[in-house]
Amino acid sequence: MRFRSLPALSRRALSGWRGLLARPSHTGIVHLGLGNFHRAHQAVYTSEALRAEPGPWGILAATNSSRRLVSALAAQDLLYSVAELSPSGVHVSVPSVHTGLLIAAEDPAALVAAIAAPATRIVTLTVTESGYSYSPESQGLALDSPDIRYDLENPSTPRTPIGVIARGLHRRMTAGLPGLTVLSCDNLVANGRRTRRLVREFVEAMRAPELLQWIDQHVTFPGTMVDRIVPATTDALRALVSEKLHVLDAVPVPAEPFSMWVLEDDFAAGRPRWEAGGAIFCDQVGPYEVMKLRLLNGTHGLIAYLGLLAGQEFIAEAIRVPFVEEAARRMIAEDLLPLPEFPDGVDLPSYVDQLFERFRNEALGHRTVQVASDGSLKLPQRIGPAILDNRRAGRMPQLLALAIAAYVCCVAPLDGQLVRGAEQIRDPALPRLRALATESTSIAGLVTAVFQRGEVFDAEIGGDTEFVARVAELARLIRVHGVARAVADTVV
Ligand code: CS2
Repeated sequence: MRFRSLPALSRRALSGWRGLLARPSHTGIVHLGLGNFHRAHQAVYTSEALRAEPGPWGILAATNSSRRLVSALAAQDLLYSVAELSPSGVHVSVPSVHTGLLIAAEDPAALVAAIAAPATRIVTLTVTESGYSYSPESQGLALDSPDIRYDLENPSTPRTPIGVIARGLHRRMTAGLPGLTVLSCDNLVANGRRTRRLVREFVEAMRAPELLQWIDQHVTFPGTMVDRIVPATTDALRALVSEKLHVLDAVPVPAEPFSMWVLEDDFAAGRPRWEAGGAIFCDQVGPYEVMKLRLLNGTHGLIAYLGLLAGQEFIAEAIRVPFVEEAARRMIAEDLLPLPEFPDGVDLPSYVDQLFERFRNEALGHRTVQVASDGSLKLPQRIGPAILDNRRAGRMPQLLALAIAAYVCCVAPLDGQLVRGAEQIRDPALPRLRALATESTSIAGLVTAVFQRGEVFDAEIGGDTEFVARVAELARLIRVHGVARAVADTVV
């Protein structure tokens, strides 16, 4: 409690640092999604870029609805700290790149206006898998979802990121302003192309062919691969940061030391010198994205679900359970490698070694439940394509099947008895999956119903009866004999 006597974080409280704090001259970037990931990734690169080369790249960031976060940042001159946590210590920095904040749900018109402001050159997004209004059935925009329908009917108060972007671009075109860049920084397959497609489908549904043409000519959607493990903020972190900085920060962000950002260099109206912070620009981001989504995120999911079933609260603890580590290593070696394409200049064995070192970072406090959340949206991105690659090559990907079995056992156990920690998992599919669990009389029946109804995976995977049967059998083993036995059964 002695921290309470410290001054709050502000430019003034850090006056000794002033030379080091970036000072963007104007707002050039409008960002959707003010979560921890944005604040420990893009904001840090932008801060480095501005230190290397001043420019109009201040960020006006919108949270969907977190008034608490906006008030806390506003009380701190929009500053916050990023604490890099590793077993060898803590390193605290203060990126200072935000020039304004908005609450999208409360003031959507202001957000649309910000995108349509003459000085805006880039719109960035970290809205997670669930923010894109993507429909796995149509593999395009969820035109039937209530929010997209609302956005089509209410031009001035859009609720979805795709609706906000489309309305903002419309205003820019009508005002005769130049185009800009829309940059997705989320873990989606082909995130740039996908965002472009979703925005175009929204505009088609608006029946605005001139806007469609304008977007094709003036707006770019580069692909990106983003990577940094960023847990949620805790009180322990607040105390640690306050001790280090001698000021109180109500909203610090924890992060691992590792950070990577690979982008296609296709910007319609300029960009910050993000390479000054270590960003890599290249023509084809696809191979990096596949490597990261499959090897890091895919394996992360397996570790989280097996870890929860084995009673582990943290990823670093889960990976220390011998059968979890074995499953993760075998998933990479047997089911995920070889990748369809390798990124130039990446040494895969070292990348994989480094991955395990990152997962083992116990200073980070990364919770299994955080990675386990939203599995119905994450798994199709992270392991869906690898399942198809394996099946097309005539293989049964045992560990990918196990990941899905473990997911179902975690989120919708047949008897309704959730393992400790699993009650904190958030996932939009939970009500449907739990209703199916109540109706099912066997775990195999439940797994089959999940696939048949296309709850998580599309028809190509759901229609693969041999694969579905294998997932069902592994889920049965987890239920009857426990998760260690199910892992042992994947050795063929
Ligand atoms: C994690 C990711 O929560 C999750 O699902 O797999 O957030 C992961 O930590 C990042 O993608 C790492 O770049």
